[in-house]
Amino acid sequence: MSSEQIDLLRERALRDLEEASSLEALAEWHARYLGRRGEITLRLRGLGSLPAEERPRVGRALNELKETLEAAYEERERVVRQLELAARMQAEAVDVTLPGRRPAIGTLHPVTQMIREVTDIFAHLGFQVVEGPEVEYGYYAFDALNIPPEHPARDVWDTIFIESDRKEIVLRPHTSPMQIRVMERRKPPIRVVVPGRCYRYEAVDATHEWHFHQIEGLAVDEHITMADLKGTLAEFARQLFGRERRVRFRCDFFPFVEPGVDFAIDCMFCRGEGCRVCGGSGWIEILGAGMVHPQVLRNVGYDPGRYTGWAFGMGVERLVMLKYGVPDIRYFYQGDLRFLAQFDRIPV
Ligand code: FA5
Repeated sequence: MSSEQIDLLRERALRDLEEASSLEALAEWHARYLGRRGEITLRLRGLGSLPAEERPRVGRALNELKETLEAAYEERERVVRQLELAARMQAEAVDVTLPGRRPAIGTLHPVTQMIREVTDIFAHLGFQVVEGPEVEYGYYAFDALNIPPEHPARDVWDTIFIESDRKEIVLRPHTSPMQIRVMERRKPPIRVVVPGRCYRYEAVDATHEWHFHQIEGLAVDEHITMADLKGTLAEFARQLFGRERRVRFRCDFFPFVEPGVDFAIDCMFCRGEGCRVCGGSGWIEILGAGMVHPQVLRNVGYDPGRYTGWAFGMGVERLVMLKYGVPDIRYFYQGDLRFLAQFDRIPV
């Protein structure tokens, strides 16, 4: 092998090395020239086949070339590593001056917002907020509320039963059982509101869900009259639906009140003229109420000769539908963000 040939080999190897710009290409280069089957290695191994007088010169020249290439390889590897690191840092660079991405924050469900709004109004009128069990004994859901077994009124509340063999256990169909639980535990004066989830074995349609929310109200003391009920509910309705609201009380029947009433406000959409929302009547029914039945007071050990009281129960979804013109109750529980996100601006 002439020294020209060795020079050419050096030039080619160094040129190729210069072109290797990734660690992968470098490894390939190393295998091609300096690996076990690399060009330099094979030539060194082939020295034996050269004429004896050439061997020392070619051997020395090849060994020198090998050392030069090894050194050049190490230097090039250092540079490529640095280049790769710089490229990665560039690619993964974080611009700390960019404004952050806002995490999507949920909003309170419109029913939760309405429960807060209503209980706030009653809190300012001196009522305490209490909560009770959703799984309830038949005794509290019916019997103690003056709805004995076999009484036809029991069918009014299309109840979901959990157990009916020995001790009747139900998913509460209304929040009224809490009237009994509160009175059993406390002595008058009592002023409470009870928000909570209720369940009924009900065919779902635009105004009925099989689970929904109610807010119960109960006031018991000496000398409590129907006038207190009227004043309290009128003030509540005006705070929620506007000061100009007119209110209406009509006779109604619930086994646990006597007398019983339904409470309506003049329709805020047509101002009492009659429209689709109020079914042409000009009035919208908001809740059922009445004076606590003397038998219910007796059931909790109160003397109806001394204490009187009133109670009411309203549907929360209904209030949201009225206040914000929601046409179908089924929107509330489909988890559709397009619906729910519309309630994100309501002050909580
Ligand atoms: C009651 O449940 C009585 N406990 C209310 C009461 C309490 C009267 C205290 C007197 C004294 P009612 O079944 O009418 O009554 O239900 C009251 C409200 O709950 C209804 O006006 C309605 O707004 C809501 N509601 C009842 N059933 C459903 C349902 N399936 N889906 C949505 N809301 C309902």
